[in-house]
Amino acid sequence: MKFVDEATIFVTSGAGGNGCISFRREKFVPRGGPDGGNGGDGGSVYLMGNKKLATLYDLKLRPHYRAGRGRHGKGKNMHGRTGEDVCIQVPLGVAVFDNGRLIGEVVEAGQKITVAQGGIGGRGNAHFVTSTNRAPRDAEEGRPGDTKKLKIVLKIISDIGIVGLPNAGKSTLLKAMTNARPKIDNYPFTTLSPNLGVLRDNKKNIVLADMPGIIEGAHQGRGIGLQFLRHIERTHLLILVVDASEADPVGQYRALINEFRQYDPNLLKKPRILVFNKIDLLDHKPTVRLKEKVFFVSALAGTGIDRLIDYIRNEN
Ligand SMILES: Nc1nc2c(ncn2[C@@H]2O[C@H](COP(=O)(O)OP(=O)(O)OP(=O)(O)O)[C@@H](O)[C@H]2O)c(=O)[nH]1
Ligand SMILES: [Mg+2]
Repeated sequence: MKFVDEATIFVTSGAGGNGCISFRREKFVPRGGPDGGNGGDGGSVYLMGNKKLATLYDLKLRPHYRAGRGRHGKGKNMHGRTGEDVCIQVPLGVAVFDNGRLIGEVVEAGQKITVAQGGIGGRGNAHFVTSTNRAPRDAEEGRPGDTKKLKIVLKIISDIGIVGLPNAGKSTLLKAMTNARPKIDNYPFTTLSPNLGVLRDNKKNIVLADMPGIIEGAHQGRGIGLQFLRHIERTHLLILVVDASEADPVGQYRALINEFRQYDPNLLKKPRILVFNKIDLLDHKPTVRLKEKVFFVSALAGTGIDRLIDYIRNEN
């Protein structure tokens, strides 16, 4: 399935049904009282969190949603039926914008938010009977529904983001640490959209997200990695992966930090660790002096992975 993390949808709630003006007509009762029923409320449009979904692909395919209108009230005090609601299933981690303004977020399974409230049904004339007015001739019209154009943005919910230059071995690392089986290959941009993996623990499960590679100039739109950086906005630890078999791993690290700074300096406030990958290709461990916590691993051979996992479990 295609990974889609942005979609525009059009939602319309149902209008309320009109209240009814009616008077009882019965044999032998010359002047029956008012018996116009209320109109039903219009249906609303909701979003609901569904943890089985991972992308907004369905919304892209189907952008229009319309809830049912409330039925009009009728005589004999018959109230109109309520309009049918529409409940749109979305993945967890969705933010909803109306004209650029955040109107809600769905972060839990089963969580429901209203994005277009149905119009209230009008009251029928039976409702307006008073001691002085026993035969009211008024009823209300139902309130109209609401139409909105909404932007839906998905920010994957993960605890840890794995980021680095293309081909550094991020996906291989995800595979070594979790149950995930991402595509791995020896060319840049193998990963085109985030891969998720779960590190199981008897206390809790930790979700790791492996991101597409980030290249220099990414903050100006080069490459593909940056548009996905919002998926790590909510993580609480970043794993920066560099290819230790390349000429200047610390330079790779600096380039990454520089891209983050340009994109969103808040990313630099997150705790981060640095992973020197592919040490199987080296004769000896490089010496590095950085203030970050550094790990030397071979994601391919599995060297150093246990230590990394222990660290992550203790930090989470
Ligand atoms: N020798 C060695 N090769 C590795 C190691 N980790 C990854 N590789 C290889 O490096 C290449 C890139 O690995 P990926 O895991 O696809 O790298 P990536 O960072 O996810 O790449 P993109 O998604 O394209 O950014 C593959 O050929 C891997 O087999 C390692 O520890 N040692
Ligand atoms: Mg990859």
